[in-house]
Amino acid sequence: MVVLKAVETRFPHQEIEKKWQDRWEKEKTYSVTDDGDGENWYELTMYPYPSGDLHVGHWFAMTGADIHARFKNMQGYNVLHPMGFDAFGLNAENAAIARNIHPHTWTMNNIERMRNQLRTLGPMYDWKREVITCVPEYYKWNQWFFLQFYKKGLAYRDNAPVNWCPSCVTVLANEQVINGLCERCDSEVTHRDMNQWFLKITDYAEELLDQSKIDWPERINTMQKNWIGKSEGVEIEFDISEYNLEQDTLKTFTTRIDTIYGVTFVVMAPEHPLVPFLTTNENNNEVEAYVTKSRQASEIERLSTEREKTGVFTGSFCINKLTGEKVPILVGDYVLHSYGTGVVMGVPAHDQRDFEFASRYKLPIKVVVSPSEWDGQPLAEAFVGRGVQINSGPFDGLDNSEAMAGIIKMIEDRGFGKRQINYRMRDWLISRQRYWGTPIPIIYCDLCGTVPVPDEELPVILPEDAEFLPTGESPLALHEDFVNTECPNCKGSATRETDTMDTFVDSSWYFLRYTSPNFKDAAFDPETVNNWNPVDQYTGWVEHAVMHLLYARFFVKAIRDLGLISFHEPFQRLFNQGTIIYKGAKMSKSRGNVIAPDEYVKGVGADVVRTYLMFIGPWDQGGEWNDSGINGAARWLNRVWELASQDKDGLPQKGSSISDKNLEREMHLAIKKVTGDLDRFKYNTAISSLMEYTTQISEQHRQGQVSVNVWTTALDNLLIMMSPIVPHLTEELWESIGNSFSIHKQEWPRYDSDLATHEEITLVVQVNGKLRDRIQAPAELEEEGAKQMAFSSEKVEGYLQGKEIKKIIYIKGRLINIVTS
Ligand code: ANZ
Ligand code: ZN
Repeated sequence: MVVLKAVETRFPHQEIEKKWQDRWEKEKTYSVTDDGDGENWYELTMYPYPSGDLHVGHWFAMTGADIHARFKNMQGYNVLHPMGFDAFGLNAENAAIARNIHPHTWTMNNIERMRNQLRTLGPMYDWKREVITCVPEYYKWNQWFFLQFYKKGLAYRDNAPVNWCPSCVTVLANEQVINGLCERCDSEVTHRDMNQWFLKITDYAEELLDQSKIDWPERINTMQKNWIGKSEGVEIEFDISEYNLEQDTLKTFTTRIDTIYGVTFVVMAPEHPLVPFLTTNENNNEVEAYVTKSRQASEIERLSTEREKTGVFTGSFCINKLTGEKVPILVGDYVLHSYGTGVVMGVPAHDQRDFEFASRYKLPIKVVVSPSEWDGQPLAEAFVGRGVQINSGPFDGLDNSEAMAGIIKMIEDRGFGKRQINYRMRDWLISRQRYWGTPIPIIYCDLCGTVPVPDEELPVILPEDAEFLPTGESPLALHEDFVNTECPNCKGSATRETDTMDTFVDSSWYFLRYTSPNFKDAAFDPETVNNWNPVDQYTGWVEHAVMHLLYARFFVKAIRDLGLISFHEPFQRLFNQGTIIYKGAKMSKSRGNVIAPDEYVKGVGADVVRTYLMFIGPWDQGGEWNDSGINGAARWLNRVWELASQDKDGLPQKGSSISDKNLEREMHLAIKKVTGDLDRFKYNTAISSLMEYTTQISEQHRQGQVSVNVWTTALDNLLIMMSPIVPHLTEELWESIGNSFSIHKQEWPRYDSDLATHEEITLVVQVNGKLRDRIQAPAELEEEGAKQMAFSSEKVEGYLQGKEIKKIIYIKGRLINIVTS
């Protein structure tokens, strides 16, 4: 790719960048200590997958985070802004397989490459704190956490139907299934029953719903809330005792117990264990065929409102204990096995899915909550609104919400139901039948059962010489040396668990590791972890709303309950940057429309690229990458380069007080604006203010009336305020105008609020040369604004009525004269 270079950078950017990157490294400018000057501030950005080259989308994310970290540092905080690599997982593994390289080699080579690319950006990372998740020193602690969770009952193994991607040949978490397709490869997801390891995130559902302690974007909070999906209702039993099974009731969950008198059938999920027992011989073939077929559909499809509601009759009936009515039991795949009790009481008059189902199978539709103007005619669709109870025995005539409380009480008193809270969120399935991940540290012994690997034997090393091509079985299962081991308990022969962990385990606590990345005795140094955490400001992709961001919250709460940390949330504040669009689509590797920043860095320099990316649009929105847009950024930096090389000796020692006052005011205004903007990630508007301010400084120099001290301070502050965005060039200019290393260690300038206001003047308004009004107006007011103010003056109005305006004379800062016919 060729860089469009309509505008050349007029400073030797390659030389400057190299010079300062080397110097920062040599002087350890960005080395962070736990007890550095100032209050600690933890600024974290999501670490990348080492999937190959960095593209401009990464740079967009990382530049914005780096600017904020630098800004906070100059505001006096002791800032930790670390970087690392999310190195395990399917992404890296699939890429390695496609190239026929070992995932370890592939990953480590990429890390080397990406680290070098990141360096060219000039960020303030302290590389001593780098965290790479695929090394034993890191994943050892994944295993250790897993075992602590296991001992507390937070990790468990269960045979469960799981999402299976036939192309990636592995299990997927619910979150990784998008509209029934695999998130990674878009293959149709199927289902399988397998023994799998789960983490009990559902134990924390209620606490995860509490978002009062975090300052996150509303849309992320909403997505998490919906994902957890709390629903309050009633669990109520229907009588099936006539069939003499182990259970004599069928439990259902409903959020509309007020409709209990309107139940005309009951539907079970095809997977429900009682289905075979409740199916009569006569109906057996049909039910079996139906169950087999529905197992192929995904949960999402099954819940879709578009889909036809199908089902079959089991041949059995159950009794509504409240009414004594006998209703048929059906099997239907719009009922999910994994939600509630896996059984739904069918109320076709008041639930649309039930309505469609009943219409299709000619089941009765009984209205029990009356719409306000209902004439008793059959409904055209379910009535889901509020109304008055009818056909509801003792509850007739009550408002349905009132009836609800009475019905619950009656059911609870009679002992066949109770209030119940359900969550949509399932436990986190962490087993992966793939190679490139953390081995799950469990041993199976015929005598002792499931035995955790003792702490002193951690880490369980991922063997490098495994056959890692995916087959559907865990690759580790084929590695005999790995599988066969000794039982830690009875010393007899035993086998190892061969599944590896979901990569999201790694990213659930990496931010804790950064605070003591080389600590040997634990996952983190308990002394320092509380000094930095929770993360003060996290920035990253909105795509992680429900997986990473929810898992990390769960992990922190679980680790807190192990007594290891004293905070409750991982990330205090969260900010999501937008996306870079290129050729009409989001820039991403899978779309093949990525731009490699390297060429641009070589051509115009990292500072220009950083500036351009931050100027492309509001950071939380992003914008369209466009080669010629980069020229605007280059032009500005050229101007600053020339400005700083101006000869200031020509300026007077004692300048004109008006010029001094004007420039000082501009400076305070700029400080105020830029400080506020950087604080709130409004980088594009900060840059335009800095551009305007550049013009003011240069104009004052040209006029030559300003005193040398005022001008020099104005220039210093320009460079200081630019430095988080433009780290190399400002460092160079800082030195060249005679200041001492380093600009990045300067204090952020403060503004005087009295000075940071636009000066007001008294604008004289004349009509045909005669004074008619005086108006307070900003000194910089342009003609258009002055006209508007003059025309809206009541005093002036009368003199203009019925007259034609011939001419307007405006003298900026003094008067406006309206000449009429
Ligand atoms: C009877 C009823 C009558 C219902 C009515 C709704 C309206 P949320 O809010 O999402 O919790 N349901 C229960 N378990 C289900 C399952 N495993 N699969 C599919 N649907 C299930 O939804 C709860 C409602 O969804 C429950 O209330 C139940 O239908 C259905 F006028 O019960 B309802
Ligand atoms: Zn044993």
